[in-house]
Amino acid sequence: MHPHPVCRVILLCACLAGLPAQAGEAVPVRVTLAPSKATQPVLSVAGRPFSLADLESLGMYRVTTRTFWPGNDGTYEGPLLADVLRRAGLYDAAGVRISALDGFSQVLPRQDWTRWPVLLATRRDGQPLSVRNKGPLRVIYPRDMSPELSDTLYRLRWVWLVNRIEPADPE
Ligand SMILES: Nc1nc2c(c(=O)[nH]1)N[C@H]1C(S)=C(S)[C@@H](COP(=O)(O)O)O[C@H]1N2
Ligand SMILES: [Mo]
Repeated sequence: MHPHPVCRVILLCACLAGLPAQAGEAVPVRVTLAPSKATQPVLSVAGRPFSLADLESLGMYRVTTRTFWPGNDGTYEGPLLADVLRRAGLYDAAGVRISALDGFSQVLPRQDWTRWPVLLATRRDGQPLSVRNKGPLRVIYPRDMSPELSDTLYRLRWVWLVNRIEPADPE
């Protein structure tokens, strides 16, 4: 069945209206930001400690994204999860378990960090993420890069309060 031309125009307008009205980048871009000076460990990756200074020295990326939770939509900055894993020798792991201060954890399969520029965000709008704002470290998928990332499969993988990453077999 082919929609009437007028219906096509209406459908097109409805689709456009549904797109996020945002000025930022849907695809993460490299940004220059003076790295944090905080040197106390905030994250353990395969037993190796990382401070905010260590993490932000890996190279910062910025993405503007919708999330599964409207109040959380916004612009985030941080190193790529792939770069953090590479530094700790986990880039080639089949998967990693990302654990949080509240005991929550999720296993991410390798294809998530090889296929998508997933951020381990340290900041929102350039400001450090407080624990109240789900920091100091929070997984941010570049959700607006692809409709695939809106699949509810990804919903649980947006771990916040991240404090530990270990190799793990994907479920
Ligand atoms: N650290 C941590 N991350 C987490 C969770 C959690 O309980 N703790 N819940 C997950 C689940 S079940 C969902 S649906 C979303 C919840 O986001 P919201 O609390 O902003 O709605 O974050 C995910 N990340
Ligand atoms: Mo949830």
